[in-house]
Amino acid sequence: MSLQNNVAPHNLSLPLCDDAAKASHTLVIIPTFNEADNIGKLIADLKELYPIAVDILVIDDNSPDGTAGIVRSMQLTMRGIHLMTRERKLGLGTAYITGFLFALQKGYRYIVEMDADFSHDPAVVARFFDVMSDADLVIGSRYMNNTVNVVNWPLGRLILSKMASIYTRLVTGMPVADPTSGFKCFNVEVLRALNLDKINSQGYSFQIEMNFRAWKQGFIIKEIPIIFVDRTVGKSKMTHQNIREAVWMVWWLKIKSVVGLL
Ligand SMILES: Nc1nc2c(ncn2[C@@H]2O[C@H](COP(=O)(O)OP(=O)(O)O)[C@@H](O)[C@H]2O)c(=O)[nH]1
Ligand SMILES: [Mg+2]
Repeated sequence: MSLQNNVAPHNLSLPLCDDAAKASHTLVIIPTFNEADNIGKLIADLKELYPIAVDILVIDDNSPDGTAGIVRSMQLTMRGIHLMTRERKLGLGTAYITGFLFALQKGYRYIVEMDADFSHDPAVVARFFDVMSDADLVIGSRYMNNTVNVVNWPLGRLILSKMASIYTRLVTGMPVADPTSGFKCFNVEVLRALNLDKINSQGYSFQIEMNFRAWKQGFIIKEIPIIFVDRTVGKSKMTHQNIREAVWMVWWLKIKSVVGLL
C-alpha cells in the first residue's frame, strides 16, 4: 500500500492530532475503483459546496482507468484533498477502515462515507449536520417511513436491497430502516470506541457491521431520508459474493453479541 500522507495503516495506537482547528473539520471518505469518469466532478462539486468545512480522502485501489491521477492533479489546485492508493482491489471494508484510521490520526471530528458514482448527492452532506448534534451516527436512508427512494435501479436489485434491510432487522433487532446504506456520517467517538481491527467484512456487510457494533455499544443512530440514484457512469463493483457474505454475517454478528464476543 502506498500512502501519500505517510499514514501507518491499521495502527490503532495512532495518537490523535491535537490541532484544535483541524479537529472541528469533517472528512468525506470516498473509496474508488475505476471511477475516473466520476471522481473529478464529485471532488469539484464537494469543494464548491463546502470549500473549507470539508476535507476529502479518496482511497483508490490502483484503478487501471487512472482515477488516482485525476485526484493528484486536483490536489495541485485545491486544498484539503487527500489520496491513499493501495496496490490492488482490496474491498470496500478495508478501504473504509484505512480511511477511518487516517481520520483518527488527523483528528477529524465527523467522518462521512460516500460513494464516488453520484448515487449519493453531495448536497446531502450538509443535512447530516442537522442531526449530528443529537446522534453519533447518521445514516442516509432510502427506506424511511415505509417508502422507497431509489431511482433507476432494476427491480431485482431494489427487491434484494429492501429484503436485505428487512432480513437484517429481523435477525439483529437493530432499528435501522436502511442498514446497507453507504452514505452516512460518524462522530469520531464511534470510530474511537469500536475495535476497527476486528472488522473484516466487505461490501454490504461492512455497513451492517459498523451500524450493529455502534448500536450495541449504545451509540445513538438516526436516519435522514435520501434519494439514491443509480450510477449513470461506470459499473457497479458489488458482487454476488458481497450479497452471500451479508446473508451469514448478520447471524454471525447476532450470535457473537449474544455470547458476549462481539
Ligand atoms: N477502494 C475501493 N473502492 C471500492 C471497491 N469496491 C467498490 N468501491 C467503491 O465503492 C463505491 C460503491 O461501489 P459501487 O460499485 O457503486 O456499489 P453499488 O452502488 O452497491 O453498486 C464506489 O465509489 C466504488 O468505486 C474496492 O474494492 N476498493
Ligand atoms: Mg454505486
